[in-house]
Amino acid sequence: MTQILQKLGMPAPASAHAPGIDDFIGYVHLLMLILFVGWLGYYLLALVRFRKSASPKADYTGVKSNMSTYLEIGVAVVEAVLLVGFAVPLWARAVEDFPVVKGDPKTDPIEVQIIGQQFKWSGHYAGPDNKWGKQEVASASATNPFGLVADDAAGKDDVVCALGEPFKLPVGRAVICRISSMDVIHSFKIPSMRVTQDAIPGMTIPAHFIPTKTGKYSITCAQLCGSGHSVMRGDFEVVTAAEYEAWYAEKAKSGAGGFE
Ligand SMILES: [Cu+2]
Repeated sequence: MTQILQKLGMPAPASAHAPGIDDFIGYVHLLMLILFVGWLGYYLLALVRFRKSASPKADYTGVKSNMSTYLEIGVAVVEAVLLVGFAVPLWARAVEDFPVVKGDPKTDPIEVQIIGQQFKWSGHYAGPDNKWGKQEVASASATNPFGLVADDAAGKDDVVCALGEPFKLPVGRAVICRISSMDVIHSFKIPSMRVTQDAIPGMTIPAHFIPTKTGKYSITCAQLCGSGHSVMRGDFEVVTAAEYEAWYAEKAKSGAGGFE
């Protein structure tokens, strides 16, 4: 199913859960295609068969065959299979597989705070000390979207990639994005990872995935959020663990997340 979707323009899947989502999307579209072709065929048949010249008088007897009932039951059964066999297990796995933070920086999931603002995405990591810098609403500004307090010791090594600056993630390790918004409702979408989560002001909502392929990937906004919505994009790169560690250590040196 994944190959067919790629031929139709879907980006290649790059996360552990992506093939399951692709199968589900594919089968739903297949059902819709069958229904579309079936209804169109029936419509054309009705136009020809019940044309005025062939049926000058209305027939009050109606249809005797039970075919339409069987077809309806068939469609309902397929829809039930899609819901119970695909959608529910996918959601259950997303909930059950939520990565656990055990306190070991080498194997723990990578946690990134993500914030959307008109019209950029920003990312924030705790830094090598594994402690988030102090954040407060009063310090937040257009260029300091996470509201990092400049003189906080825990924040000195925080890694911030603000306003669309690309960030990096290691391949094969779980990622938890804690997503919020600074202004209006946005939606954090990584098409290649098959991840979409609304970013809502006043809320922090987690989304998780495991990148399975190195490469450069785009983040887009999937919620109409203003005049710059179409250009609200960000980039990140999935790299090897060694490349990630080197980049992380280097970024951590810029101090206070690079903000004043
Ligand atoms: Cu947006």
